[in-house]
Amino acid sequence: MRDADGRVAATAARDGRTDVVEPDRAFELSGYIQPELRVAAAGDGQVWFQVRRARLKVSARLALADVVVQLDAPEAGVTVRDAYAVLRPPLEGFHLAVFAGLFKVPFGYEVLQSTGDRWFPERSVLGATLFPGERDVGVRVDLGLLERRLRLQLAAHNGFTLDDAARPARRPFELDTSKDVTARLTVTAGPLTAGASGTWGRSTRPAFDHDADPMTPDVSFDYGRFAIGGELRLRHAVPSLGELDAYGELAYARNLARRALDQLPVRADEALDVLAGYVAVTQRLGRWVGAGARLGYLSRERPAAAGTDERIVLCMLLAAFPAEAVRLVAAFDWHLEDADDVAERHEGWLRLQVSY
Ligand SMILES: [Ca+2]
Repeated sequence: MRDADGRVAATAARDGRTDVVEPDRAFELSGYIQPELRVAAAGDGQVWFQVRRARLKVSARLALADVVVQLDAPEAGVTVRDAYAVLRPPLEGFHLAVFAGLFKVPFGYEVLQSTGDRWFPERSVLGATLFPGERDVGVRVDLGLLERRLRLQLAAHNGFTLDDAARPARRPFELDTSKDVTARLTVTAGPLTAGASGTWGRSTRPAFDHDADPMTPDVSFDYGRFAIGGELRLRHAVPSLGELDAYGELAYARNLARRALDQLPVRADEALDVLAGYVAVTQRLGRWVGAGARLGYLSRERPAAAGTDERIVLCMLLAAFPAEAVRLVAAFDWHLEDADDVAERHEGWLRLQVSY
């Protein structure tokens, strides 16, 4: 009802009609909450309850634009997740949207996929490593042709995502004149969508306290960073079962593992390469349940240890849909990499999601 009212009002305003008495401004509230029971095999084993996410999204629909602010309010504290205006000029034959503010960086499928839609409790090692927090501040243009079967997304942004480990240290340096540029092109043909993404930028290595940690340089320097990636997705309605959703990505990156401080280069000519990818499958098994599996891979260089950090993570899940807008997921991450502490890295979730 709320959605319908908002869209009627916005459409009427776009068409220049005055015979509709709806206001030309409509507010929508939406979001979801994710309380969960977490299990980690670290140490002697840890079990705890937490609210992983509690999202409140406010959208104001105006004649040619929407304004969106999304907050996350778990027990750890409130953070802003989205804050943007999006202009939608009414054009014939193609779809154009121009974003300005804090929004998702358009790199690959998983970064842009809504957490509310994703059955897997967390993103794979690819998204979590290259774009932790998924969002940055800047401008973004989305162009869709042929009823959006061909889509181009192009963004210029500061260069640090919301959960970038070096975000506080990057803040003064990423005000430099070189903004990161990220682009994604996708083509949809029937049940298949294929895409390619790239991101490029220059950054300055912050000078951390050299006296506190002799491993960190006490001078700052400029360095380049980039990532390129490809994605493929297949959706198919399996008779008598429901939707099959199979998708995967592969990305190669340099100096772009934002998740960890030790992935900032130590020398100007250093190249810390990352190879990351995953394949994921989810299948509805009728009205009430579903199942999914995802195999993720990450290889990144670790200069301090003079080696590579390799992760192979198999996530398996069972999902139940007891009511409209309610999803219950039991999931487990098995770490399969060849490491001494591999058993300690296993972790599990029993997560409820209720959307509104
Ligand atoms: Ca920069």
